[in-house]
Amino acid sequence: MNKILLFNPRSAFSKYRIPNSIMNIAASVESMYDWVIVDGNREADPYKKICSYLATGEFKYIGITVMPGPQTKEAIPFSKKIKEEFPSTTMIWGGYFPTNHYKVVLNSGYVDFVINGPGDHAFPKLIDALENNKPYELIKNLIYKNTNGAIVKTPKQDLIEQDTLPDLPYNKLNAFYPIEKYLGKTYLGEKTVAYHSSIGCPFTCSFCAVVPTYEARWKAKSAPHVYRDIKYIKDNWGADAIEFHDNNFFVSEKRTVEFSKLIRPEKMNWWGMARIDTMDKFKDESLALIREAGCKIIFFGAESGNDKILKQLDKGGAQTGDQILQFAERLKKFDLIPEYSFVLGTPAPTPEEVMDQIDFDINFIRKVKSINPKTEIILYTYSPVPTEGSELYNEVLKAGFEYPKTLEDWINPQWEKFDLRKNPLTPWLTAEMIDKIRNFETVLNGYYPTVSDIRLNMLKRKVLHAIAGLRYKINWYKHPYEIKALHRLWKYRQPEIQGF
Ligand code: B12
Ligand code: SF4
Repeated sequence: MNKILLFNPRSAFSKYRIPNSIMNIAASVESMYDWVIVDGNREADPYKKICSYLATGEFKYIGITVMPGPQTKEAIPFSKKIKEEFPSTTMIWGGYFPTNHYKVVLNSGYVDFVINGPGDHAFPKLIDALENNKPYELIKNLIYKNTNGAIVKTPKQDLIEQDTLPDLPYNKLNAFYPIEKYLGKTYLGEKTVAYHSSIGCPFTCSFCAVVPTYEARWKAKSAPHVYRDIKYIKDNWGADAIEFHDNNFFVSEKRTVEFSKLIRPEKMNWWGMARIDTMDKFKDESLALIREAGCKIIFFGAESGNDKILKQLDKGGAQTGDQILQFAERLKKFDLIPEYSFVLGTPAPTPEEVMDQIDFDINFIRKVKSINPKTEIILYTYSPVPTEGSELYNEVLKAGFEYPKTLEDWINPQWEKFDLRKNPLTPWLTAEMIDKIRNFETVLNGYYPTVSDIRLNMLKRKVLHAIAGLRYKINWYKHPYEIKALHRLWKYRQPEIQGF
C-alpha cells in the first residue's frame, strides 16, 4: 500500500502552533494508511526532508494545507519541484487558499486535486479510490480537472458532526515533533495550546473567506469533548493556556457556559473569537462565568463604526456602530478585554468617499478607546475574497480588481502581502489612503501598546505611550518615524500578522 506525506508549509517564524489543519487530515487516514508529517515551521530545510521521504519510493500521495500569504511561499515552489522530480506522485491541496482560488491552483498543472472545504471524509475516500482504481467522481468536496481539461466541482457535503470525527493523533505528532515546542509562551500562559473546537460560521459577511468555504454553516464539538481533549494535552504536555482558533467560538451560549463550568477548575487562561451582536445577547451571569473560567480576551470583528459600511460588509445579524461602543463599555464590568478588529479601505463611489470612510473609522476607534481604553485594536486593510454573488464582491470587480492569473504570481512580493491585509492591490485605495491607515495604526500602537506583546516591559510601554501621546492627542499621524524606530528597535509584535 502506498504511503501519504502530509505537509504543513511554514506559516510563522516563532510561536508555532499545533498544525491543526493537517492534523485533521492525518486523523482521517490514521487507521487506514501509513502517513508522515513534515511541518515547515519546525524544519530548517523542509524540502530536503520531503525529498528524503519521497526518495524511498514508498510515498505516492502528497497532501498540502495552504492558507493564503506565507504558506503559499513554500507550497507553490515545492509542489512544482516535487512534480518535476517525482512525477508519479499525486498532489492534493486543501485549506482556505485552494478552496477559494481553485482555478489558478488546478491550472498550474502540478496540483492534481483540490479538497473543497472539509477534507475529513473527502481525503480518505479519494485515497481509497486512487489506491484501488475506483471512480472518484462521486466523492463530495472535490475539485479536479477531467480528461477534457474542464474543471469539475463535486457537490458539497453537509458539515460533519464534529464529535464523530477521530481524535487528533497527538502522540504520533509528538514522535515527529515534540509537542512541548508547539505550546508557546504567550500573554495567556507559559504553554499555550491552539485548539479548534468548531468549523465554519453561521454568518455571511461579504469580506470573509470563511463564507465561500462553509456557506453559513457551523458545527461544533460538544463542551465535554473539547474539555476532554484539552485536559489530555494539559495532563500529557503541561498546557496551561488555550487559544481557540475557531472562526466563531462563542456561537452557542449554552456550549460556552457548559465549557466554562468544565474548564474553570483547571485554572487555564483562554482566548477565542466571537461576534459582538451574538455575545451582546449573553446573560450577565454567562459573561461573568466566562471570565471566572479563565477567558481573558475575546476577539471581535467590529469591522467599522459606520452603519452603512456594516451593511455593505453584510455583517448580518444586528451589529451597529452604537452597539460596538456600548458593548465595549459593557465588557468593562466583567474584566473581559475586547479585541476589536476593523477593516478599513472598503470601496466607495468616489475617492473622497473612500477617504471619508477611513477618517470616520479612525475617529470611531478613538471613541472606542476613550470608552474602554483596554480594548485592543486590530487594523486590517480590506483585501477582497471571492464571495461570488455578494454585492461587495460585484462592486470590487466593477472597480477593476483582478486576482493573479497564475499560481506563481501569488508569490511575487506585492501579492504575498495582499492576504496579510496590509498592502492590498485594490484600485480604489490611493497611496495617501494606505499611508493614513498605516500611520494611524503606528501612532495608536504606540499610544496603546498591545497587551499581547510579552517582551514589552512597563518602561518601554511608558516611553512609547508618552512619545506617541504627543501625536495622538492632537490627531496628527503623518510620518511617525520616531514611533516606528522604537517599534523596530523593540521588535513590536503585531497580533494581526504574528498571530492574533
Ligand atoms: C491557526 C491560523 C493561523 C496560524 C498558523 C498556524 C500554523 N499552521 O502554524 C497563524 C496565526 C500563524 C496564522 C496566520 C495568518 N493567517 Co491564519 N488562520 C488560522 C486559523 C485561525 C485556524 C486554522 C486551523 O487550524 N483550522 C482548523 C482546521 C481543522 O480547519 P481548516 O484549516 O479549515 O481545515 C479543514 C479544511 O480546510 C481542509 N483542509 C485544510 N488543509 C488541508 C490539507 C489537505 C491535504 C486536505 C485534503 C484538506 C485540508 O480539511 C480540514 C479539516 O476539515 C484560520 C481560521 C480557521 N478557524 O480555520 C485562519 C485563517 C486560515 N488565516 C487566515 C489568514 C489570512 C492568515 C494570514 C495570512 C493573515 C492574517 N492577517 O491573519 C496570517 C499570516 C501571518 C504570517 N505568518 O505572516 C485566513 C484565510 C483567509 C483567506 N483569505 O483565505 C483565515 C481563514 C482567518 C480568517 N477568518 O480570515 N493563521
Ligand atoms: S462572523 Fe466572522 S467568521 Fe463569521 S462570516 Fe462574519 S467575519 Fe466571517
